[in-house]
Amino acid sequence: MPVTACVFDAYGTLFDIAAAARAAAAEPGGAALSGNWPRLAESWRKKQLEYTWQRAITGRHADFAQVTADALDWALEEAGLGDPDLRARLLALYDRLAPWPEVPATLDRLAARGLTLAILSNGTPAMLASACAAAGIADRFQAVISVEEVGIYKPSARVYGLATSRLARPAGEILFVSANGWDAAGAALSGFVSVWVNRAGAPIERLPGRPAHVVPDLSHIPDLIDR
Ligand code: LAC
Repeated sequence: MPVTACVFDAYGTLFDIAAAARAAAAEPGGAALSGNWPRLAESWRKKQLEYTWQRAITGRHADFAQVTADALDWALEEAGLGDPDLRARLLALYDRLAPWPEVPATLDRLAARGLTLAILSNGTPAMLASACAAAGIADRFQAVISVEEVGIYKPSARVYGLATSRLARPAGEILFVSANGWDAAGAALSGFVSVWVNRAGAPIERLPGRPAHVVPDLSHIPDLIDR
């Protein structure tokens, strides 16, 4: 089956999620973060994902803006950082995260091949619109799909089903790209041609669902389509 569409995860895949803490540390007033921003970014992300899974399993959905703020509160408390201005600054920066450097050119190469491009993310429509606009890539996507349409987080099969229904084609025609190994596994389980962007060279997840491809960054994605 030929691949006719490419669907991207957002956070970590198109956008560098450590960029908010890195940028806040570099700002005037960011001194408290100077040595520990990588630790804060990691702790914030880990807690954010744990909260999505807990909410999905217990059926107590709250949107990704809420979960992201809750996770930040936990991470800031763990780091002993109580400054409300820093909290507000980090959340504002999260809405305009830097994209990975190869993102615009990769999207252009895929579009030049006639592929339909979309995003499927835990993010709210407002968060995703803001991040795409700040990165200058909003016009590249035919669809920006949020889990808010089904009120449950990845890796629920209901989320992946949003991509096939919105793009009106079978999962086998869709390349699904995620830097989150568990997300790539979830998409593989739903029948997508799943690609794991494994920037850190991490071990393969011991989960049901295996990605069809593993690449070190997004620049390798167009080559997968040619095969
Ligand atoms: C997302 C998270 C999983 O964008 O990164 O859906």
